[in-house]
Amino acid sequence: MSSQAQKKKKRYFKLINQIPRQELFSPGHGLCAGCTAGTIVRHLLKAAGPNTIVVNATGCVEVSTTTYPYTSWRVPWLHLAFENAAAAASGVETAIKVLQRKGVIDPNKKINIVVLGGDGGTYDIGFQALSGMLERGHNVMYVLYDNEAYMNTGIQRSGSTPLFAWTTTTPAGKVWRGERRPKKPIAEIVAAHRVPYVATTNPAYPLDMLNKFKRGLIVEGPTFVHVLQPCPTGWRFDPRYGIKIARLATETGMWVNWELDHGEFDVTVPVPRRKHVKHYLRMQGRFKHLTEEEIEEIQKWVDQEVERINKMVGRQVIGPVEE
Ligand SMILES: Cc1ncc(C[n+]2csc(CCOP(=O)(O)OP(=O)(O)O)c2C)c(N)n1
Repeated sequence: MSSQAQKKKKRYFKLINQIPRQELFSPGHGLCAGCTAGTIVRHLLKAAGPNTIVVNATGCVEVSTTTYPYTSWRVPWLHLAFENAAAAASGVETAIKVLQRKGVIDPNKKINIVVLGGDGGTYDIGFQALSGMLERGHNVMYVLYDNEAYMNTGIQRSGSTPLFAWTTTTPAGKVWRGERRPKKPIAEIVAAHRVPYVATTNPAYPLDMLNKFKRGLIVEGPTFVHVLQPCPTGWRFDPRYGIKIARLATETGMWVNWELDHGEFDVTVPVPRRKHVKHYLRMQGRFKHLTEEEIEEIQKWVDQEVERINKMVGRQVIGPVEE
């Protein structure tokens, strides 16, 4: 399929007013004020619709939406341990397949199976189950909401914590300067499993995010959507700035919204003029200890990543730093 034809096919929502109005994630949950995980899950369920089963690994979203005897979920929902969300979703998918084959469930009914996991539950603890699910080829969409630390238990670092970020286990002082390593490239590690669809997105671009959720559900086989999720509590910013920070992540090149659809790689939110990373970093208390040199080190790392991405696309989709 030509890339033009494919692009036409995968843009399911072109205007904000095409986003379904039905709310399947109900208000009144206990997520922190300004938590962008709520925005992500709300839109995820809008894209998925009512015929959806959510398998949720332990984490902020799980504990904040299911405080006994209440629930925010208007779709069937399972809570799983950290380690096995993807394994349990594989079982759900297989069971449905068998029930459809035996005629117990309408074989023509499309049932979406979605795993929702945080970065701790995906990069680190649940990775084995995720890799197995990808290898076996289950028809499941895995959504990773990435707040770059184990937030629910008090801001411990994960394999996703970015370079120099403060967390309670990567303190910032004279010796330690926050996290010592850059983020693990989880979406690329998933892509290395040769699954049909992998995407990265960000709640500051709702249409991009919804289109990727929809695409991930329509494509047959295991799919993976990695969503940046600014966290006011762990990243130390005023709750009103979550979406602004999410947008700055993309505008600075700290985060790139891309997709790999049946082998075709593209950046879906091009950034012709890039902002300096300081605009992103200076808005967050977790980076407030950084020196000018450390900020420049992060800038250099982002420049290299941007160059690599531009090479993969084959043209300059992300431009040079202009301010
Ligand atoms: C095997 C195991 N270790 C530790 C815990 C405790 N625990 C519950 S939630 C959580 C943090 C989850 O982090 P993440 O997956 O990044 O999601 P977030 O809380 O940030 O949404 C931890 C460590 C657990 N439930 N199971």
